[in-house]
Amino acid sequence: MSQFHELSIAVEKGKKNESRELTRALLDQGINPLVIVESGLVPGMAAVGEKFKNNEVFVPEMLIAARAMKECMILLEPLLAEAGIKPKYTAIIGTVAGDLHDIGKNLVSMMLKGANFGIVDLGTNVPPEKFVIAAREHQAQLVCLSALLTTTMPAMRTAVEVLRASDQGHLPILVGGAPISQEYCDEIGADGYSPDAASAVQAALKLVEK
Ligand code: B1M
Repeated sequence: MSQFHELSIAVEKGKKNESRELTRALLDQGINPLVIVESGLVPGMAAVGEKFKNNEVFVPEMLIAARAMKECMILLEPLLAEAGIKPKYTAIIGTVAGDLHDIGKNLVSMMLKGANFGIVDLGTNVPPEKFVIAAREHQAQLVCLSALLTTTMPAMRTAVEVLRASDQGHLPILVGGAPISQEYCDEIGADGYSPDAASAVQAALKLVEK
């Protein structure tokens, strides 16, 4: 088994110490940190995401895999920054105004990070203008909106309207959350919908690579 494959498996299984040591060993061999991200960490997160989608693993397994990846990124991030290597895409993410649920949003965030997106997380209860300001400031390629309450679905619609009316109107918008559907996405004029954190990665890539 290659060391990259070993690292992918360690991340998938959420073995944070093993993941960190394998990352360190690859760095000691002079392997480019970006190659470690792309050939070790990303496939590990993709594998756990696929299993989550198929109900083979659940939220806790996703969280421990993300924690293992985070442990590796502590070693890799300073080296990537030093080399001027930035994630290919930047996404702004937040839970819409009035809504305090963030567990699903955080999972989406972790999966996108695992796919090498740079994430600007605005947290919960985010007013629409804040998405616009962050998208402008970070020159984002994608805005991700999460809502968990039927009562905050209108806030998602407002966020889409405010973004569309702003100078960031061209930006793709991905939406999700338990009460959200493809129909609602179409109705409010968002660009993509994803039912879970794993498929959010494919949906996000589809939107930014359009
Ligand atoms: Co709240 N809550 N809650 N709650 N809460 C729900 C959502 C609810 C269904 C419970 C119920 O009544 N059965 C209900 C909503 C009913 C409705 O609107 N139809 C509800 C309610 C009513 C409320 C309050 C109003 C309760 C009250 O105070 N009377 C209140 C509202 C507060 C507010 O937001 N203003 C409230 C508060 C809370 C807590 C603070 C206690 C806590 C949140 C803690 C936190 O998030 N930090 C909480 C919790 C934990 C829940 C439940 C139990 C779990 C939600 C969760 O985290 N699920 C929930 C009931 C349930 O779902 N069983 C409930 C796990 C998470 C991984 O799933 O968030 O769906 P989910 O995310 C998924 C997908 O939806 C998707 O991917 C994720 C992973 O696969 N996804 C996206 C999410 N965002 C996405 C974005 C994307 C793509 C995919 O692209 C951008």
